[in-house]
Amino acid sequence: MNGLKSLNEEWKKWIKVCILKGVSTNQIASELFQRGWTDAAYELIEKKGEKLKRPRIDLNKNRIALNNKEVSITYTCHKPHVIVFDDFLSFEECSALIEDSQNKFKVSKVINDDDGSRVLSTNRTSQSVSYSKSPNRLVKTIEARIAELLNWPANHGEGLLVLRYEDGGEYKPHYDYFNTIKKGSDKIMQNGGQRVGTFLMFLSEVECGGATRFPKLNFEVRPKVGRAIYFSNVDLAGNVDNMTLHAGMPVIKGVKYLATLWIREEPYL
Ligand SMILES: O=C(O)CCC(=O)C(=O)O
Repeated sequence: MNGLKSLNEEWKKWIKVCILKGVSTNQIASELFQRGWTDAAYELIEKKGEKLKRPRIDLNKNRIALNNKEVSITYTCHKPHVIVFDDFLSFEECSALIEDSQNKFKVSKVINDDDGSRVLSTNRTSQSVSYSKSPNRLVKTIEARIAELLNWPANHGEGLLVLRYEDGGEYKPHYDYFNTIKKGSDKIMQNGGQRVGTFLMFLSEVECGGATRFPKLNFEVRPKVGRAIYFSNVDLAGNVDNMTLHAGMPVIKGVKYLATLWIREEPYL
């Protein structure tokens, strides 16, 4: 809809100058994307036969009809690339996921990027269940739905994680991408490469607190059953985006259940 043909002469000239100067296609596309020329950005990458460094969501319509679900786009931001969807999961799917995860919760851990190990941290006070080794039918359906929406293969996902936050439970501001200057990042990225995207799904209503907050955007998304947030941890050129700092705000009243899927650049084994 807003492809290369719809660009005005000034933009077309700018692209030519960039190409002559040797600026990479992904870098040019990245700039176009942040200015709202999303289709033109993707078209340019396709035309040059380059590989996309992150998922591509079709933003042309306000509702997206997937194989077995129609979802609404509620909010979009181009840089950082954040999209909020409503009706991504049905009420029944959310209840079934909560039900299945009961009695399986363990204290959540975070990755220590100095050595790649998983450690307990006071920054993340939730409990979690990982479905990465044993995805049931519902988990597979959800992962396939995410793959279809993101146009990114399901085997690039780290495996669905269901989180439970109770009284005061939170995840303090953090990034999901791996910081490549840290010693442990090489080891972590040997399997699957960079975490290019994050997909979060609210499974429960929370009476008070529990929003997902993006402090650098001064923006937060409140919990609502079936609502999902996707954000891209890298720009179109594959560079990490430090505007994606985000947090799970403390739960003040109620219990927050959230499902998370971290998405890698390459297949994750
Ligand atoms: O709990 C939230 O709202 C955020 C979760 C989160 O930051 C994550 O799983 O990376």
